[in-house]
Amino acid sequence: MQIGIVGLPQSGKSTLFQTITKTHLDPSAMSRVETHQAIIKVPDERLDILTGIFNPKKKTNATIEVLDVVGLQKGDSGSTQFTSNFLSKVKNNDALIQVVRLFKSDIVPHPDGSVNMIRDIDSFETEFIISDLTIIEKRIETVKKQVQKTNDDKLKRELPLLEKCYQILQEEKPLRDAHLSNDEMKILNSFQLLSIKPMLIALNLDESQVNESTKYLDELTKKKLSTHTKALCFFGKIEQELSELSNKEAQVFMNEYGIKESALNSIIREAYDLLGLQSFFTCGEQECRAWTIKKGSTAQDAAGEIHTDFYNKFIRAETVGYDDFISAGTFAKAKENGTWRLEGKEYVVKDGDLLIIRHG
Ligand SMILES: Nc1nc2c(ncn2[C@@H]2O[C@H](COP(=O)(O)OP(=O)(O)OP(=O)(O)O)[C@@H](O)[C@H]2O)c(=O)[nH]1
Ligand SMILES: [Mg+2]
Repeated sequence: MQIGIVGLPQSGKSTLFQTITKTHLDPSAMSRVETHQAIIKVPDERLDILTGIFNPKKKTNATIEVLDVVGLQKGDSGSTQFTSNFLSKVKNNDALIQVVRLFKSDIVPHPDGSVNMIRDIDSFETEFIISDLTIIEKRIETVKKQVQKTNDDKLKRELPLLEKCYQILQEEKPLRDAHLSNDEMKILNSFQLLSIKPMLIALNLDESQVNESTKYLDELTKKKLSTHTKALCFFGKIEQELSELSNKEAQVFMNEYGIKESALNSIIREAYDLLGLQSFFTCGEQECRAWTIKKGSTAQDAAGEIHTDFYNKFIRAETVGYDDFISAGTFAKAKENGTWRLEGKEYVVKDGDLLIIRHG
């Protein structure tokens, strides 16, 4: 999974990036020239507990790739514009985190002169919609010409979908709200559309604003977030400082500031929810490992996540739910008490399942 951090200049993108990836960017490298990339380990208490039980040689967390995406320019008219570099970076992102600035600072001026959450979110959304409209308009033109020439059935089927998207964008709505089917999403996949991507709005607050987080989130909910959009608060500057401490020390300070959950944890939880993801585990003497799959995936899909060969040569899965395993303590005990099962390829994997894949 790949997630891109986007947002207006000076909103706190690089601060958030450094906090959740526990990296440290050189201040000169923080300028908006280069996109930074890092892999984060998805924290999972269940994996830690399983590792304690199995005592394997290796523990492997699920991972997410995070990008600090550069390339938003302010045009002469004051409008924002996406550069081709920006578009090429976000096109592969599964979801976007939009950082919206709520902290006030005279040292770091807001590009529009003042802090205004709704204005910033709307202006970003408008840019997404305009960018998508241009792409869809061009595609409709191309497809119409091609259909006239070739009478191609596939292209003929694409046209109503493009027109449906055009209509929605014309109404100034993002494509996230279009309720597209998986097949329709597949067709649109290669077009670098932006307003179609699931979006996590991350409000960047100062430590003095900890008590105001509910107020801002309520204000956003009232505005009615579009489908496939979620919102959360984080405390950029203070959390970046705390990310340099050990987890235990950081927790003490977070309690003192009244910060309930770290940016890393809340972002991962919301992103999993937004993208409909869940985890399963493979555990043994060699390795305990967490994997990420879509909710509703089958045992065969899970096998494919581990290795394509396992998908093709899938025979069956041995499985036990996380809670059942913890109360049993070992695979043998789980077998004895009947919670350990053999399942076929159609079995729908549940969050936290421990799986052993048998393959040819
Ligand atoms: N007071 C305060 N300052 C912050 C906070 N978050 C970020 N900053 C400061 O704001 C400035 C910009 O933060 P960055 O994280 O570089 O913002 P950015 O969105 O990556 O900026 P560009 O890449 O230049 O668009 C830095 O000087 C940060 O230290 C915050 O929560 N409170
Ligand atoms: Mg930056």
